[in-house]
Amino acid sequence: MSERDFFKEDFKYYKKKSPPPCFDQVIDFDSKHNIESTICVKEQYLKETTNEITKHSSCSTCEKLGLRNHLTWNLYSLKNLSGLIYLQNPFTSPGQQIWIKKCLEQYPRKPALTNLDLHYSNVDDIWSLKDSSDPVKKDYLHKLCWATLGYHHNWDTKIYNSNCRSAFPHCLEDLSKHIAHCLGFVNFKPEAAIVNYYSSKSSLSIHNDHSEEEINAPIISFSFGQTGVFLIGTENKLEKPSAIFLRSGDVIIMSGSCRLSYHAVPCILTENVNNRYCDDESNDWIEFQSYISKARMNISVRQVYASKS
Ligand SMILES: O=C(O)CCC(=O)C(=O)O
Ligand SMILES: [Mn+2]
Repeated sequence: MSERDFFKEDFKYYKKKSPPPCFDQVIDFDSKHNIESTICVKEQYLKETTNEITKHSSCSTCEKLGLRNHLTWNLYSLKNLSGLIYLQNPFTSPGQQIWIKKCLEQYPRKPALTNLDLHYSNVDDIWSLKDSSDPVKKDYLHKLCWATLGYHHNWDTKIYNSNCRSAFPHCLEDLSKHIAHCLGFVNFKPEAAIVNYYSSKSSLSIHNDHSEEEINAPIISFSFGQTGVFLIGTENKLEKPSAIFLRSGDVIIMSGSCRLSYHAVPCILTENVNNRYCDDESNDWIEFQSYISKARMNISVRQVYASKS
């Protein structure tokens, strides 16, 4: 008899639209619902580290990157899954706006690769093309599913090719390095990122990220826009996962024994998440807000190769 696949059962349960799933079992760090299965690891990661940065009460790097001071960050782990770190929205409201704009205006632009390159030639500046009079070009933004930065992830072979690489965005490198440093991952080197764009109907199937050669380095994963249900299990693909709401600004770090854990995003909710990033109603921001009110974006930043010491 084949073994029961608890992960797949949960994935299908949360993915199903009709009847809609019940979210009672989902860990919600905002409302503190179901947090009995979690532990606060702020002391462990921010205070006990020997890392010099964390000792200062003002942090100009946090300020520059649109982050609240690292001493105010809330950090949790799951009791049954060490190595998974949940960092509750460390961004300031204007900081989130900056990163959301980068995800839409800048990261899908050349030299990044996107899923649209597979079907159309010379697609660039997808964000501006939403105002195009050409109905095909106008629709690119809604067809955008992913962009790859730095070393480009090959979706077919799941192998990085050291020759298939473009520059990694400096700001994203600084953001990822600073968060890693504050949490004690002092040698983290951001080399590749996948930016995922989810509509309210999208999901991300069950997988683990094993293409990177350096699996001792963490993956740092940023969520913006609408809320996702994140399922995280273990290295055993069949094991029952924990479910966590990831809201705009939340950061997940998969490190240590969780680095190769199976995970998935079965569904995207549409909640009112304005409180996380809505400080102004400038014309410029309204278009981004309109996109983000129906969509979720995730940037997962990876180190691909071992650091040469
Ligand atoms: O969207 C997420 O939260 C997860 C993304 C992810 O797992 C990936 O890109 O490999
Ligand atoms: Mn992944």
